[in-house]
Amino acid sequence: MKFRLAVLLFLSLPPGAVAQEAARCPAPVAGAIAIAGDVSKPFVLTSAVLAELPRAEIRAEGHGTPAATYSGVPLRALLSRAGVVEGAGIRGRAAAQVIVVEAGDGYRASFALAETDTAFTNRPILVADKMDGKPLTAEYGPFQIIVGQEKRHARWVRQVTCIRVVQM
Ligand SMILES: Nc1nc2c(c(=O)[nH]1)N[C@H]1C(S)=C(S)[C@@H](COP(=O)(O)O)O[C@H]1N2
Ligand SMILES: [Mo]
Repeated sequence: MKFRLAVLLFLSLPPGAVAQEAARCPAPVAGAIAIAGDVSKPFVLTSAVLAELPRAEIRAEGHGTPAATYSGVPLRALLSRAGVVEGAGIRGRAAAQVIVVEAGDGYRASFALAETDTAFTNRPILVADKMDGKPLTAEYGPFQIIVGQEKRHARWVRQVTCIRVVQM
């Protein structure tokens, strides 16, 4: 009976619902970010993996805090490692891909794939682990999204746990 109910529920799901479920973020790992979703090479970003990636800096004012130098890995570098298309490859289906950044408190913010790419824009998006040379505090880190040249701070996601690519 239970099995029949499960089959019935499965059949009543809208098409694509199962695939979407599979593309969700895995359970959070302390001190790490899951790079997940519609990517060919999902991985877990730990400090050790981060150390292998190129670094960049952004000088920006925080939310009601003075200008500081944030440093970390460009979001684009993480996406490239996960096998996400870049540059001229962002067209057709890929032009509709979005990046959903998820935090420990359930907060989420999204970017269009093209926003992360230097072939489209010089506006930098960083997955920062340091502010003025020091590791981010527990309130903000270990990883925080820093968006350069953005007037509001709603997408400066603190305590990032997952970066998920979604094909719209
Ligand atoms: N994880 C998480 N990140 C978040 C938020 C949040 O609620 N949770 N709020 C956002 C909003 S709306 C703003 S304005 C800034 C606030 O930054 P502050 O904590 O430095 O004031 O964080 C952003 N990042
Ligand atoms: Mo905000």
